Amino acid sequence: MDVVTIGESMALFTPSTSGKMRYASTFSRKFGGAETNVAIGLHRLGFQTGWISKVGKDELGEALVNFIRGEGGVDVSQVKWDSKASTGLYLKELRSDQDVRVYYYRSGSAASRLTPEDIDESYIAQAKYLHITGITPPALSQTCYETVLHAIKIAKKHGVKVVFDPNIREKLWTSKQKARDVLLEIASRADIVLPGISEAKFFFGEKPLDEYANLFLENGSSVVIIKEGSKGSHFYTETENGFVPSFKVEHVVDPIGAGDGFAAGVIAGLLEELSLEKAIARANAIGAMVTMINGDVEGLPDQEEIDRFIQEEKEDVS
Ligand code: KDG
Repeated sequence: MDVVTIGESMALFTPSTSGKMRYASTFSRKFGGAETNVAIGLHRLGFQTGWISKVGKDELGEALVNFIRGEGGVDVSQVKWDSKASTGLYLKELRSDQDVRVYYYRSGSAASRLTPEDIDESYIAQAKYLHITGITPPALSQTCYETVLHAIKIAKKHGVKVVFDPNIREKLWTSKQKARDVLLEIASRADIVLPGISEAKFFFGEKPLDEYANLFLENGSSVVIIKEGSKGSHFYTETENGFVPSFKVEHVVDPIGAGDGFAAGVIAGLLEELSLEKAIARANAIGAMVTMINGDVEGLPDQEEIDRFIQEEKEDVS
């Protein structure tokens, strides 16, 4: 196993029409979840990935697990079924390409009932990377928080590197201060952190970029990649730093999932022992490609599609 991840995935309902959702009467059913988006992205690049979670013993749970196992190609042997709670839902409202809103129906969901006992130590121990996001701890529940801390402890014990994407979802937190405290604590235990620039600002207030990076490095991480959306990404370690520009996307259809595509690209690069610059260049391409298609995972490319995209971009520039 190359990468193991833990978190909630949900059935996603997207209206067939854009604009206010109150006027929508037909929806398409898709699936989304930051952690499985990453696992699927990595699988499309040829890596072995596994997902630890809980889903409701219901029709949407069956469909979700089938999708992630089938289309996603992710190992779901560690997914538990919960007959006392439902699979979470989320709805995506595309008011315009600049204004995408999400509405969660996941309080008390099966995944929010994950506990440390749901984790098999040997499953994490045999992976190279553990991927965690800030959506799970404890935005979903206190036991999810304990589960994530437990998973990180196992990873550390077995030399599995931890990648942390803060993925701050303010709707899921009771207070900003709590989000700051908990997520920085988790970041301090992660080897690689992937904050967006607005997340760095959320943690540390308005500061120059280099200062954000130093604060994350001092907090305990050894690689810090700060994403600046359509501009590009900045990377920092103790010994090097740099900036890798993004690819231009003429028409963004749906930006949700781009950060997960980016994370998949970074982790793939780390697994292949590429330079950070090369890893981020591919990650930027994946992030851009995800925004061109409606859905959180539908735009995740395989290597051939990435090569073609990069080649076309080069031809456009020259
Ligand atoms: O990063 C994309 C995710 O936000 C989306 O797939 C749904 O996991 C999700 C969430 O909690 O918002």
